[in-house]
Amino acid sequence: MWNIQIVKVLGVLLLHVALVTPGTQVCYDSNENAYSIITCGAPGKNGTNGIDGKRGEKGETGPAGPQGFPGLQGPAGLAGPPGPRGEQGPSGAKGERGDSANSALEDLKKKILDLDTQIKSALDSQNKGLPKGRRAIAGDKVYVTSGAVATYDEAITICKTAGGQLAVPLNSAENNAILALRNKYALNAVLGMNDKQTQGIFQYLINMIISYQNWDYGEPNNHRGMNEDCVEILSSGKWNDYPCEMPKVVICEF
Ligand SMILES: [Ca+2]
Ligand SMILES: [Ca+2]
Repeated sequence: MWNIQIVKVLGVLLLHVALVTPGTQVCYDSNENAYSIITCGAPGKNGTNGIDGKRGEKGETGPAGPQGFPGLQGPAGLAGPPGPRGEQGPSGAKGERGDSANSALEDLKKKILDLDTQIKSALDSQNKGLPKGRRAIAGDKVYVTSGAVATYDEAITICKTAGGQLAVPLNSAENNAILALRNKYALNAVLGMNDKQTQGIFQYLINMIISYQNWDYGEPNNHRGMNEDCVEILSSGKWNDYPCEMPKVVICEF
């Protein structure tokens, strides 16, 4: 085995010495599995550029840049806790001598007189434009009557025409004011309510069930099966239901 290899090498060396001339070269021909003498050609041209390599790893962080310009002022912060109490200041200058007790009393009297004038003036303006007749006041309501009598429907029209409405007491003060006028004539007066829609359920003219009520004992009762759907105020101030067609004193409220 070794002998064969040595012979091959020696053969190549001899071939090289004998045949290799400038311009030729001994090369191993893989197709022939042997060495042969070939003519060397001119060097080939450079090949085209290869494709781009993979992206390299991230570099290290660079040094800090120069300081930037100051930003805009931010919004005001929350109020802090209250500070400690300050020291007491110096005393003020001495005040002028006050009015005497008598002078204060005179002032008070004047104020009461002024108030009285204001109230009278307010009442006068409230009565402006009201029809003539006897009057009574409760709260901001004024009740007026001429003592004339009428049926319920007529009474409603009379008061409406006068710019008011048939009197209806919403509390005991108003009931007393209406009673005062009723007693001037010693005749029962009609009130602005009825139970025409549902028997026993009395409503105001605006179809609202009445709140304040002041019925006489046993009333309302549709007495003896009569159609008592309207309400009158008695001399006691109590109420009774009666037939609407019966004439009663008309009292209007404004
Ligand atoms: Ca009735
Ligand atoms: Ca009755």
